[in-house]
Amino acid sequence: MRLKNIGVFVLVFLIIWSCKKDDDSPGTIVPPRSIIEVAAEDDAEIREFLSTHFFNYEEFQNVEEGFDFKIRFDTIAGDNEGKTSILDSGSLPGIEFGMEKITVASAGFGVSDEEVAEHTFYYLIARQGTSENTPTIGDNVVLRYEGSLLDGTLFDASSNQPITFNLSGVVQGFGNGVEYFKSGTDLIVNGDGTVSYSDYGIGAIFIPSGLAYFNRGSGSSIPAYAPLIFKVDIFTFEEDTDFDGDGIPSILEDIDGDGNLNNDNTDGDTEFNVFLANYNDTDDDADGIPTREEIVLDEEGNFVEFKDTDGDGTPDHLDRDS
Ligand SMILES: [Ca+2]
Ligand SMILES: [Ca+2]
Ligand SMILES: [Ca+2]
Ligand SMILES: [Ca+2]
Repeated sequence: MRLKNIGVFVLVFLIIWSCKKDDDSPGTIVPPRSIIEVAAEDDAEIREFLSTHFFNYEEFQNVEEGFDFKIRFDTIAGDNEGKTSILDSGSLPGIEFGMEKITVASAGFGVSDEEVAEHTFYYLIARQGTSENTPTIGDNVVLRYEGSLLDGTLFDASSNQPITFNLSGVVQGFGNGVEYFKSGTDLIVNGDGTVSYSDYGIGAIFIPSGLAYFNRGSGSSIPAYAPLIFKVDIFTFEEDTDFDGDGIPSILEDIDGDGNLNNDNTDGDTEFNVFLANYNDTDDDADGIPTREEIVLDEEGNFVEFKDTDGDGTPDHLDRDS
């Protein structure tokens, strides 16, 4: 009887609480907005920023002794009236190639309206690195970054020492952007054992919220639906990173080839309370045989090719019956 009363009390409390949610008090849960609408708004906000701001391009063009190679943004106004906007600076190569567009479904944020929207991200290259290749979305990259909102509020930054990120383990738009940067080539070991790099790539990435935190925001510093700016220094990267060490370079574990490694999980039906995408799973098909033993590796353990023993078009490491 008492338990039942408690049950009624809890129910009443929940009803009162959920009625209160309709007002705008802190902690209000608002249904997620349409990703199509938000994508268009975010793009307009980013383009507004890019057309009303400039970066210190002159310092990058005529490098003087003591320049710290840091990007600085400022408004085109007053003494800076004559500056060229970021949008017109010629330093957004994506614009020349028709922009970089990425399709995102609202379902990726747990939103059930089944909307899909094309998102544009913009990347500014202040200095192109000198490496031969650029990293892929599967690679480990050694970098430094600084994240801010469009109004300049800094929400996160790495310390001055380089850190390593796997591009599939960070905010999607960040990884998509870094793929366009070349890194440095020279590693300098300093007297105190620390390392530094020369000729590395320097730039910034401007991403809509649909390629970041969308309706969730992050912590107290990133509100919902906030476009983000990341300034980045790309020092070096591990080519063909094999994140899970199963013998297959991560980029080859993008089964549907959409540039997103987090949505390929062959044995998802066997995984409860976990989600190990193939690039992070050492037995991709959960048949008990490690992936490493179901592919062809050379003597040094480098990937050579996939096997398809029963010739059904599905490679052995993704095929439970071979
Ligand atoms: Ca792998
Ligand atoms: Ca994929
Ligand atoms: Ca898996
Ligand atoms: Ca297997």
